[in-house]
Amino acid sequence: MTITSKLSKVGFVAAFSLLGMAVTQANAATASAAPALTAAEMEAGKLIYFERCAGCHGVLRKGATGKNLEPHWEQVLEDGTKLEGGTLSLGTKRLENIIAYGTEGGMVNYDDILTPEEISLMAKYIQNEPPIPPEFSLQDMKDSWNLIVPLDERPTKQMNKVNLKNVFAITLRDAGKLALVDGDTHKIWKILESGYAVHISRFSASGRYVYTTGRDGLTTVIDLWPEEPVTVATVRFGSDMRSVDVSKFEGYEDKYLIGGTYWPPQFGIVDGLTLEPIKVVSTRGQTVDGEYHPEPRVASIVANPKKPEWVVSVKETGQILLVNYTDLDNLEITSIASSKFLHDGGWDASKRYFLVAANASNQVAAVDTQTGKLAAIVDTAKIPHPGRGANFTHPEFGPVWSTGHLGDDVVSLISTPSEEKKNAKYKDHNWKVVQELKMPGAGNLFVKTHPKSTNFWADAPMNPEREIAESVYVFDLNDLSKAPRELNVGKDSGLPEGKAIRRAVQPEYNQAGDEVWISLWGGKTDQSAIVIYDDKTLKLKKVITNPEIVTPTGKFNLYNTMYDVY
Ligand code: DHE
Repeated sequence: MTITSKLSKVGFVAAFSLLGMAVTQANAATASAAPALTAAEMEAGKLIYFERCAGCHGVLRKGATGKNLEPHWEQVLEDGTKLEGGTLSLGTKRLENIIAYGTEGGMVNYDDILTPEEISLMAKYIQNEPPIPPEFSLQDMKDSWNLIVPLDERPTKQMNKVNLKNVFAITLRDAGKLALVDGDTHKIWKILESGYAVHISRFSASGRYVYTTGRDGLTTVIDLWPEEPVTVATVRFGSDMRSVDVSKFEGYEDKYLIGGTYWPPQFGIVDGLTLEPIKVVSTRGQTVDGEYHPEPRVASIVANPKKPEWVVSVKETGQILLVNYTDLDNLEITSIASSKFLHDGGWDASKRYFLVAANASNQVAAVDTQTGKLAAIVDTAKIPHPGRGANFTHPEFGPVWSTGHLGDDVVSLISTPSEEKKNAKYKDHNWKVVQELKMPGAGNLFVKTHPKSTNFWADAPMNPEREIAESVYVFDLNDLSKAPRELNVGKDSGLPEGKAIRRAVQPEYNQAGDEVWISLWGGKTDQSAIVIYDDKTLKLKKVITNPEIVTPTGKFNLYNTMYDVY
């Protein structure tokens, strides 16, 4: 059902009077019914909200993956029916319970993360009007830019003997650091400071530089050519950020970097070697339903290897932008209307089509980058979450791209078109879910396979059951009717069982495609590990653990990330 949403009157007025101004203080609680908070409580609530809630609910609390959390909202359905609700109507007690214990709708419990006092504070905080953070201009980006090692002071050849193509960049989330691990020797090469709650890494098209981005908008570029990796520049794209990618097209290798922010809703383009800011483009505008949205956040960004363009998914509007970077002064952007709440996605096997989850719409949108047009919108099971997805040739249906689901116990296989003659017979299946692989429960975040492998790996870190969340599931591509094999990463790590669940997250292949690396993501004070399996035998090969391995999550193999091997 299509729902058109209306901004609550209070939110509307607040948004329009304040957007564009550098307002740092909390708004006054305009709704008199909202529980009063002191300025210190408001500040504490703001910080917790940014750290724990904004990713799913949005800074302005209009909802995306998570529900709308405005004090009062109204929605008008297609048939004219008016719905209203809001945190004020739920009240403090009910909100405390939701925050502490979660909901069946997918909200996770916070009783093991926040104290009872913090839960109570948040229940009150979200009944007050959301404070609007300051904007972030090109000049702000320029002011934040720090060129640590200028170009003429960088080495002119690789000064170390590390096989760079098999290096893994590993997010140490809560430490705000990035571990670079030698994939050949399994040794930690270097651990470097990064942004707050560091999120993802990408590599320059030449394979020399690593770009990593923190949730606070701080992006760093690390040079892999010196004897030891060195951070050579940093820049801030905004105050809340999730994605970056490089310019990959021939002639543009290492030239530009694009960064997409959640707040302010925009993307910036910087020099790929120095991070000097060049341009900022706002993503505020109309949703695919024709409503103005003040906070359309930039979700996934991928670089097209076949064209000088980035594919930028704008979450709340459902617009997929093809940003051509050949002329930044006269920037050409093709805006493709798809489905709302775009999140993560990746290429099909041919790298002509980009598929992205519209997660809260339970759909996957596909763009044909050859024609610059929408290819399809595919209905799927609940809350698709592909990471970049995984491609393989299905014995019965030909080329498929796959996604797991946060909200359902299946992996969906979607048939993708192919220009190869031998695949013509699969045409009728294209853009349909041709099979759902059964998982032991919901809560999947990432799936992975490799062209040289006959295995398909899926995790389930958000499942509430310890055994499922601490395990990964391996399907045999030669016989997809078989149940997946469970590998209990928690047990295999040899680490003592922690009080909190240690989540087994994000399978990632090495360059050769014969090892799979899994993060065992414990609490900030627990010992975590990277657990490596032999892909053929599924036997444990190595556990990398060390007090510096704090909350490891995403792992990015240089070769596979650079060439989009998944
Ligand atoms: Fe991510 C990718 C957003 C929470 C690990 N995550 C992405 C992308 C987006 C996104 C938009 C796609 C980037 C791209 O390809 O350009 N992530 C968000 C959120 O909004 C969310 C739900 C909440 C938040 O507040 O940030 C969120 N993400 C998480 C985590 O809690 C994870 C599991 C652990 C962590 O390190 O934070 C996590 N996200 C990842 C990883 C990828 C990712 C590992 C890259 C997957 C890949 O294979 O490319």
